[in-house]
Amino acid sequence: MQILPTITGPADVKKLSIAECEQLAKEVRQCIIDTVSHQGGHLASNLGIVDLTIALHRSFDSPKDQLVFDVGHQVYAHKLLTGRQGIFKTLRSYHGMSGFPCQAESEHDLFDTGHSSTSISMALGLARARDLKGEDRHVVAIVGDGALTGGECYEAMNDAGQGHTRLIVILNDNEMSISKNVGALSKYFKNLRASASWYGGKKRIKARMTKFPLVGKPLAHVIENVMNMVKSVTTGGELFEALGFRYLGPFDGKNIDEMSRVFEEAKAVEDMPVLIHIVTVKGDGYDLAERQPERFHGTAPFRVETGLKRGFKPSKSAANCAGSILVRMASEDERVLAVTAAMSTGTGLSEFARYFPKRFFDVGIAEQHAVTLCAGMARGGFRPFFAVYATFFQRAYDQMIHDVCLQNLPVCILADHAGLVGDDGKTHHGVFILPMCLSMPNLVVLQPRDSAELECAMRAVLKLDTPSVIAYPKEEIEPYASDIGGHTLEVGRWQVLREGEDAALLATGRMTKHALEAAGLLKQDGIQAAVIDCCSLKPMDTQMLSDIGRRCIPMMTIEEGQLEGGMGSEIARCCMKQELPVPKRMLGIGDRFVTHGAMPLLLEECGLMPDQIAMQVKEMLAGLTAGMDDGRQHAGKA
Ligand SMILES: Cc1ncc(C[n+]2csc(CCOP(=O)(O)OP(=O)(O)O)c2C)c(N)n1
Repeated sequence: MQILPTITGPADVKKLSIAECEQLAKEVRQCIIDTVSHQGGHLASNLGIVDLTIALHRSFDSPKDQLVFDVGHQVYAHKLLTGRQGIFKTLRSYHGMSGFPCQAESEHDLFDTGHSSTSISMALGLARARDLKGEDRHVVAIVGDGALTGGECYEAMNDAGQGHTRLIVILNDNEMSISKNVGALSKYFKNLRASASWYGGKKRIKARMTKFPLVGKPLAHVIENVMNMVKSVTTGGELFEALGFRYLGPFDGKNIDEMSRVFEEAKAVEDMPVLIHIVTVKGDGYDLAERQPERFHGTAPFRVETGLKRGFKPSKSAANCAGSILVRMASEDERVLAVTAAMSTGTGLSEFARYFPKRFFDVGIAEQHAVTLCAGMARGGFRPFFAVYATFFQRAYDQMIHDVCLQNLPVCILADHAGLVGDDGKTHHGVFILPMCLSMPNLVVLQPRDSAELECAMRAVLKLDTPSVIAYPKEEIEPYASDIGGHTLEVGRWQVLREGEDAALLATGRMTKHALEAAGLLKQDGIQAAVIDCCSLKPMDTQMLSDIGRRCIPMMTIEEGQLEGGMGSEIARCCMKQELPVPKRMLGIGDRFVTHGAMPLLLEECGLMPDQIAMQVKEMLAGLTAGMDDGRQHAGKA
């Protein structure tokens, strides 16, 4: 009989024997493999943490006890055990289940997360709130060894340790970030694992002892308990103990019984935080993922038998384009360096790392450090390019202002995954990149429309002595419109891709293509709309702006990002400064967080598809003719 369908919540997990829990673990793994193979998603991390999640729900009483998973990409088992089996098949689809913790889905999810290294701070905050209110509950942060390369974890531990706060941190150590984990601490964890030679020894002793009739089994149990106690007290963990934590471990992340016992031990510690070190295997239970954990960290839908992607069409992502361009630039200019924060493959830098290992730096999940490191490298005479998802670059807001822009250093941020990203949803959309960057003095901000213009942008910033940000989307950005506007990017100059006197569509990034398509639709109705590629967002092309303004062509701005503080707002400000008419409409994302789902659906929800843009132009012109346009902002169905 299948156990998983009988699990309606954590209370059902608590009723199971260890053997039944092991059976449940197999069924949960199978369900995750089946679902991710159809929906895509994070596979290897989720497979590795199944037994640990079952042990957590056996020992702790969620939602009374509070579980905080770091990043949140590994909560599929948690979702399956907390009443979400019915919607699991809709994983990551539009209006379906989120791939990350989601408060709207369940009382067992306390935060909506997707960014790394926040769990210990969040859990410490919950623990302090508990203590202030005199409540009695356990608070548990579950954090990976990759996430533990992020500095915020140490800020939180340093704080927790000084206050003797009752808190449990579980280190889920699978030796992997997305790629193999990096940094001195990853070596430290390796030593901790190696120092646990008792671990294999314990199993051997237990196996031998149990062969003796009558006394064998109880004796083995006693020896095991003694070894567990000794281990808690003596092995490794000095780093955590220096931070004021009690260190327990390492323990086998497959052994639900042992984990349950150590969790009980940790629950009894009242006067200090405890860190429990659990060793898990990324990809556990699916041979292909276990052998290639990086490839199966996050995956598109795939065939379980072969691991090959379903309906896969080979295409070059914008990240891979940027990576190849950087390799070419590095071979021509010895000053070019590449930096990643634990995302070398995702940001297209693997090729660079292979060709120029000495000029490539993976700093771990440490975006703040990466930016300031680049400041130092630039001051030292090099040209660092930090390739980072726009959403994770948000981490380094102050470092960018204070350490790079204020110093006016030639650091280039390759802001990948700018705009909407689809299935990963609200934690991952790179829609704040323009509002974040447009206000920074000294900074050049470019958002190319396609891969050809991306190359122009990257080469252009190498000639500058100032900081720069180049934003590009997740998907491929095949060159287009080169017959019209060419690809002669000049910083501070825009390109007219299509002439027209009835309306001017000012667009950026891949919205330029949507604007061109909208202009094509409008032409069928006899409306001639100009399309302008505003790749250079800072500095803007004030000359072209004044030209459009003086000809009294009604302007509409189109951007795939937040309207507040974005391109349209900035264009409006420039128009006001030059005493020109401001844009009549601004299309983009309203004051909200956009959900997850397939890209076309999200773009449609935001009113950014070509036919919707064309419709907005018609409404704008009709309003102008009737003399009643009120110049409102239009943010789709927001
Ligand atoms: C601030 C930030 N930077 C980068 C990422 C991308 N990212 C998601 S998971 C991950 C690796 C996490 O490794 P670990 O914590 O060990 O978890 P595992 O996947 O190995 O279980 C990274 C780098 C992120 N989510 N947040």
